[in-house]
Formats: sequence, structure tokens, C-alpha cells
Amino acid sequence: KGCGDRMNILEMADHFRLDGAAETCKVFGNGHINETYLVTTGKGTKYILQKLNQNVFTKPEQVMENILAVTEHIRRKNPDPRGTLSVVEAKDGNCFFRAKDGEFWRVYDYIPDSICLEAAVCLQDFYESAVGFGTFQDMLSDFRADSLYETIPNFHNTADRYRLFKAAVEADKAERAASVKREIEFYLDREEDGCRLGKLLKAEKIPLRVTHNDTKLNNVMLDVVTHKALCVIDLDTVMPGLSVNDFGDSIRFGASTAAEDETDLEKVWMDLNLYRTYTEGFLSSCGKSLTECELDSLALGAKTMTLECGMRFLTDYLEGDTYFRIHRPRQNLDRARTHIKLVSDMEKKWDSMIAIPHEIAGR
Ligand code: ADP
Ligand code: GN1
Ligand code: MG
Repeated sequence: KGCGDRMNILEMADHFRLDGAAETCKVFGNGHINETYLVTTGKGTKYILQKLNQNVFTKPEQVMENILAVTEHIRRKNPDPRGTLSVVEAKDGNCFFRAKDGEFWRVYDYIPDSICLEAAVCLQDFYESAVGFGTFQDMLSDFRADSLYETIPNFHNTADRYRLFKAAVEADKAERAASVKREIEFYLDREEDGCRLGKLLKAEKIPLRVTHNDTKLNNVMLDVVTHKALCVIDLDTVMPGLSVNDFGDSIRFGASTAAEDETDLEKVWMDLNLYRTYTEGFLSSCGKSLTECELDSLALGAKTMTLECGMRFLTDYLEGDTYFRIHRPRQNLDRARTHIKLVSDMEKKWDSMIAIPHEIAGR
């Protein structure tokens, strides 16, 4: 993969305090939101240059303030340079660069000798990703939640996601609703389940914590040799949230036997072995601090995040694919369908999903 506009990317990189002039760049990673480039200087040092998606993050300065505060907090506890993201300053002294066209750019040190995975190829790697996210949760347990900006209001407010979904069905902007009636029905039928965690939060039965909110497998870096968890990346959505949603989003993505946009639904299952493995890793690193209600609700977190994310994909399909990056027509619909399959499979395996966290925690 090459750079769309190579000169422009290199020019953007040169607004930052790198260890020399940027010489090469390439499109990097598989994120759905930001544009990510791997940039290399004449000395061979690698950096991650990103253009923040301002349709999604409307207050990018606040995103950066959150990231600086959270990474400093983590660095105090774990000074290993690969233990958290490091923001590289721009030459004007800011932690970002605002280009003439209004675009918002930032640079991170590339985490050396690391890999991130797009699928859980082996149980041990998936376990390590859970340790990564669990440790993140644990390290931020003493971080003041009210000092963080809410970078995307109502991000995991599933009731609000239902409201937006229904509005998209009603507006039918891209004239696609008639062709996806069954999919729409599936999500609508499960609204009560989808809103259950929100109700527990309102009733103060489950605690609000500092959470990552986008705990996909490809947002955790592992050591390239040992495959041990190094750190968690993609901190744009670190906000107050629910630990069980962080757990659940990892299950949605990583405990599936297929890719998020697999078109052959015969290949898509929620693998109980992967579920168990992730639960073991997660509880080993933050289990002690989870309340009884959180432990009880881990399975519901998985179902809620899968329902919510699938419904967001379908919403975007109905609106004409304006939020998640797509690489082919109907990709958002395919994503919404894999999530229907996953939720259906979770419903069949529900008793085990509830029992496993208790078995592992011994309570
Ligand atoms: P998005 O929000 O679009 O998902 P990410 O911040 O997750 O963007 O970055 C996209 C990908 O770039 C990641 O999945 C990872 O592969 C890679 N990446 C991001 N930051 C780093 C980093 N500091 N070091 C190494 N790789 C990184
Ligand atoms: C987006 O940025 P990325 O690709 O890690 C999205 C998540 C979704 C995910 C689905 C800010 O994550 O909420 O769960 O796609 N991020 C945002 O794969 O909306
Ligand atoms: Mg990402």
C-alpha cells in the first residue's frame, strides 16, 4: 500500500520533532476511523502519523488532552518506553499540527518490535490481549474519571444508539431499508436486552470507571518475539464507561471465529474457548477490583457491545456509509450481519457465558 499523496504526508510529518527529515511513508493498519501512516526518517526511525477524523472527533484538542493525561498516568506506573503511547511534539510546541486546510494531525513514537493482530490466531495471543486491556483498566482505576473530556458523547449509550438507529430507519436516506427488513427487525427485537446495562448504571448498581471503549484486538500491541502484551493503543475514546463493555467489545471482535465483515455466515461463531481464554486473561489482571454485579454482567457486556456495534454498522449502511470506512459496497451490511450471527450464537450459549466468569473468579 502506498501513500495517497506522498508529498503532502511527508510535509505533514516534517511539522513534528522527529529525529530527522521524514523520507518514506505508507498507509498503515486497519482502523475504520482515522487515517494512519507509517513514516520513516533518514535515520531509519519509525513514527505513526495520523490524521484524526474530525467528523467523528469534533473536538480534537480535547482528545489530545485526554491522551496526554492518561499516558502520563500510565508512564508513572510503568516507565517502559513500550508501556504506553508517546505523543511526539510538533515544532510549534503543540501536541498536534493543524494544517492550512483545517485537518488535524498528530504523531506517536512507533512502538518498536511490536505487532498487533487482526484475528486471534492462537489462544495464548488472545489471552495476552486480555491481559493488556485488563492491565490498562487496572492502571487507570485511580485516575479521576471526571477530569476526562467525553470525546464522543453517548458513545456506548446503547439506548441512544437505538434512538439513532430508529431515526435512520425512518429517514431511509439511502433508500435501503426495504432491502434489510429482517436485519432491522433483529436489532429492534433486542432493544430491551441492549438497554439493560444502561439501566443498571442509572440505578447505580454497576460502577462508572475509566475505560478504553474500543477494545478491539488490533488496539493492543504485543511483543514481536514473546507475544506478551506491551500496551494498549487507540486512546481516542478513553472516557468514563463500563468495564463490562470493554470486556464485551473484545469478545465481539476477538472471540468470533471469522472477520468482522465475513460474507460467509457459516464461518461466524462466538467461540466459547476464546471467550473462556479472554475471561481468564482479563480477570487475572483486573478481576479483583470487579464487583459482583460486574462479574455477573460480563456476558451481558459481550452481547450488548455486539448488538450495539452491529446496529451501528446497519445504521451507517442505512445512512449511506458515512461513518465507518468501507472498501467495498455493502461492507457495513456484511458487518451488521456477522453481528446478528454472533448475537444469535451467544443466545444459544448463554448459560455457559454466564457461568464461565464465575468459575474462573471462584465466586
Ligand atoms: P484507528 O482509530 O483508525 O483504529 P489506531 O490508532 O488504532 O487508529 O491505529 C491504526 C493501526 O495503526 C493500529 O491498529 C496499529 O496497527 C497501528 N499503530 C497505531 N499506533 C501505533 C504505534 N504507536 N506503534 C505501532 N503501531 C501503531
Ligand atoms: C471503530 O477506530 P477503530 O477502527 O479501532 C469504532 C469502534 C467500533 C469499531 C468496529 C471511534 O474502531 O467504536 O467498535 O470501529 N471507533 C469509533 O470495528 O467509532
Ligand atoms: Mg484502532
